[in-house]
Amino acid sequence: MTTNNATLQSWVDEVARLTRPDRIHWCDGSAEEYAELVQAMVQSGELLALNAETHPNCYLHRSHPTDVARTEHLTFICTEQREDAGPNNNWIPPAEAHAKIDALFAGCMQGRTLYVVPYCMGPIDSPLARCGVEITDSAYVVANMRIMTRMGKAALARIEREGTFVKGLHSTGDLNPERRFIMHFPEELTIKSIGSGYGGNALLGKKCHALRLGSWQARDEGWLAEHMLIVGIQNPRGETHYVAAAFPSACGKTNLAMLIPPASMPGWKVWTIGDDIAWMHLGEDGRLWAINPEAGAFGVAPGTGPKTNPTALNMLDHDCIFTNVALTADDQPWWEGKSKEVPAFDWRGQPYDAVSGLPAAHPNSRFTVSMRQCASYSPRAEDAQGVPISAIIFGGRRKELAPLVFQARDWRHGVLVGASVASETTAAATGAVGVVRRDPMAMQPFCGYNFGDYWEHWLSFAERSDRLPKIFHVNWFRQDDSGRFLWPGFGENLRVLQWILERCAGRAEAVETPIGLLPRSQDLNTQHLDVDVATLDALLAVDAQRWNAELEDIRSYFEKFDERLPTGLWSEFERVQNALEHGTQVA
Ligand code: SAT
Ligand code: MN
Repeated sequence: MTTNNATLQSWVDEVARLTRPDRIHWCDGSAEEYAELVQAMVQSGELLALNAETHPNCYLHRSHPTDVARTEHLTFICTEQREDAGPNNNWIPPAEAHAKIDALFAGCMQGRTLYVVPYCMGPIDSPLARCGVEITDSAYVVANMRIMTRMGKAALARIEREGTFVKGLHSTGDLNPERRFIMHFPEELTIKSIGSGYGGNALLGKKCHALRLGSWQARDEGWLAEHMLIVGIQNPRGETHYVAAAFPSACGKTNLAMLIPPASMPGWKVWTIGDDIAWMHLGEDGRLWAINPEAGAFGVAPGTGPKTNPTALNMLDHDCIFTNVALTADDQPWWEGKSKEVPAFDWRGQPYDAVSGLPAAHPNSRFTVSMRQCASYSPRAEDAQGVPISAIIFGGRRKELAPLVFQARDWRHGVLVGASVASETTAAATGAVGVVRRDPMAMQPFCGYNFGDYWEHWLSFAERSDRLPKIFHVNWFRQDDSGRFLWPGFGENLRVLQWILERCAGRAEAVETPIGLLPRSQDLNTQHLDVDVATLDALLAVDAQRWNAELEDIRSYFEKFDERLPTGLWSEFERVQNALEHGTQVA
């Protein structure tokens, strides 16, 4: 396989001259190709075949111990003007960035195979989908890209028809974090990543293309590329409504996307469309329509268990790649929260010492699996037009302050709510865990341009449609003073989704507070719910004093964006602050 697209062919030639691979392989995406790649990796030790009886076609990959998560401090947005990248991104001028990273790419594929990986983000026939080509020297990356995207022949055919594609160059390099960079050139629709073989650093279709470059393309073309799951929620009357929800990495998006209703909510059903990324366009009808650009899940393994996410657990017993999980004595994958079993080997492959107190699986260990293996995968997930979104939900991981749920009074307020999201950091990125940081729209690590311009783009939708989704904020992670979670979470979160959908339909009650519209405890479906009234009241309380302090923090965060912060957002901020200060219910 080669191509009749001259731009693609000359780029591959140019990269080969720079990186000097031994071989070039154009990926066709076939099952045979996948099987051969996997076989070669098993032989080289890059993959370990798992127990063929319990886990047919499942493999374990152990990454380098210093390469286990996204490295945000080594991730750059390289625009001509620094202000276009914004204070939310690391920045180097493009010429300097190219020079720096090309020096690392020089000769880096000697002795290796250069794989050309054409892929499509979104259903192959969808007008909302966009294509890319990743060049990589990692067979592990190729295998993951085949699960995560529509990869191979059909994608190449679409690229040859359309002519445009995102260029992504990747090499694992020498895996030394000193020589690791993930650089984005949105003005050239180009990504260059070296020195990491892990997740979002290396599977370039995901965060690099679908979010960082995607958000840039989306602004230019008038749509939204967001870090959101998409689900269809079917009520007992048989109606299904679609919801998109943004949470930071490792805050339960995969669990929410595959939620199983509690026994006390018969007749409800949740349909999975996507668990991580949503691309949303305004339809001719004025509604926002979403597709999942991905074809698989790259989910966090720890905490995935029979109670928290049985749907995911059931997807993981065949045709799956595990990364950095632990291993049982009979070669089954294992992680904390999966079962009571004691693993034999930790994620590094060392005999597991249970008394060490250390986790056996890496906290950011992952599974890569096709969405088609998901029992709740929606029949609408492959629709070229996507699904219409009724509600957008923002959320974070907050021990304190943020109530279980509230609704923004309108789109503009909703943009403020999204822009103000803060969350405790998780193991999905290197660095301290559990520190509260601002993570607007859960896009802090993923917005490919200045957040000020991004919020302006969000605000502009209000001028384009009066049928936009309603916007909400949720927090499943409130704790009491002793560190106990106040809300049971998981399947019970459907009760909150029920209120949200009933608000969208104009059927549920709410009280106005300065921060937005809240349910009273009696407005939530609490039938057979094991939470007492005092706890519910705590979950739904608005502490004006603490919110004042929060707003001061938001103000100093917003000030970083200087004149790029939209005036519409400032005036909305001031409206909320006034309402809080004067203790008024509504401004
Ligand atoms: O490693 S990824 O960036 O793909 C996963 C995540 O952090 O959400
Ligand atoms: Mn994510």
